[in-house]
Amino acid sequence: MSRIVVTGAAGQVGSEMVTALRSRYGQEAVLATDIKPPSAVMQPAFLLLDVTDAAAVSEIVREHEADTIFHLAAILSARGEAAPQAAWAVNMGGLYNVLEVALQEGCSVFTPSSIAAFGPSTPPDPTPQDTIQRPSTVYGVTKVAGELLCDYYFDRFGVDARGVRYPGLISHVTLPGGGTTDFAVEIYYEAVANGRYTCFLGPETQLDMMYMPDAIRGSIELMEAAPDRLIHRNAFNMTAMQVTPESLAAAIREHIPDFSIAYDVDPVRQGIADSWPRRIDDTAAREEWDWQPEYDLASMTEDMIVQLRSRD
Ligand code: NAD
Ligand code: AKB
Repeated sequence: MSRIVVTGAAGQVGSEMVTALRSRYGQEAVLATDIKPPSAVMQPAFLLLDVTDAAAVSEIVREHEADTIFHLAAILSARGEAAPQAAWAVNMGGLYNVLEVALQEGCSVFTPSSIAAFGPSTPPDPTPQDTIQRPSTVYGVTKVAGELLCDYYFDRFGVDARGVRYPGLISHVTLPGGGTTDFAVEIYYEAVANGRYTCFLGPETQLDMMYMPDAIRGSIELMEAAPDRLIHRNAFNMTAMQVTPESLAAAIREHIPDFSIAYDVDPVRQGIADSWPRRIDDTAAREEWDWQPEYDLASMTEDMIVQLRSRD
């Protein structure tokens, strides 16, 4: 990895991935792209790019002389249910365009799947690495198809396409972009700003989560892992903790004792959350590329609150 193009760079993951990649590989080596205009931190190496435009994807990758593409552009679960056709067009069309240019230009590809690639018939606790995948959202359908397409491009053409199944990601740099796990970020922002939060999922809804620094470091470690150790290569289960709205609230009360949580359940997002695992088994990632999270619920909560307070 030495010259990198990042798609979806203005998003929750991309905004922190670009910073991490630039500090490791150099400012000019990492070209950030997104369909949205850049934030200041992306300059100078930022270009507008719609990943559904195959010619534009190809031109940008060629002109940057990239050897690696971090493909992060996507439409997430809740937004996808509001616009399923757009979710299919961006998530599948974008990935296809990226894999095709990777094949033509000899690039490696990192692209994340999600716990959304599982569905109601998947064993929920623990969810094995290799198991039933029949998701009930269009986002999940694109994630399963994307996992298979990455495997196909590797098996058939030798494209080095790697990826993980991220759980819900918690961060303080860029707000999440329309997912079901967004509550786990919003709760911290609201706790620091107002001391209370109204959650759109029920109190005991358990999901896998991870703090963004672990997600970024783990993703780069996977791309740097020795290829002969990778049995799966793509779609690794990856987790750091399991949380519920109640356990998040309890962790926040260690720092903000008066914090209160109320519930106003959104049936669409509750239905999506109920179809996802309660706990995924990430043994394959731990064995094949030494994945190990650094943050648990307590240490993540402490850092989130310090970081958000320091912005006020
Ligand atoms: P996000 O919604 O915050 O960011 C996605 C970015 O893609 C946005 O900046 C958006 O402008 C851009 N985008 C949308 N359509 C585009 C198009 N046609 N062309 C170019 N860019 C376009 O999402 P994120 O959280 O940063 O997710 C990044 C990746 O990680 C996605 O593949 C997502 O499925 C995956 N993931 C994220 C989470 C999470 O909790 N954030 C969990 C599991 C998987
Ligand atoms: C979402 O909730 O859609 C994402 C994800 C888990 O893929 N955060």
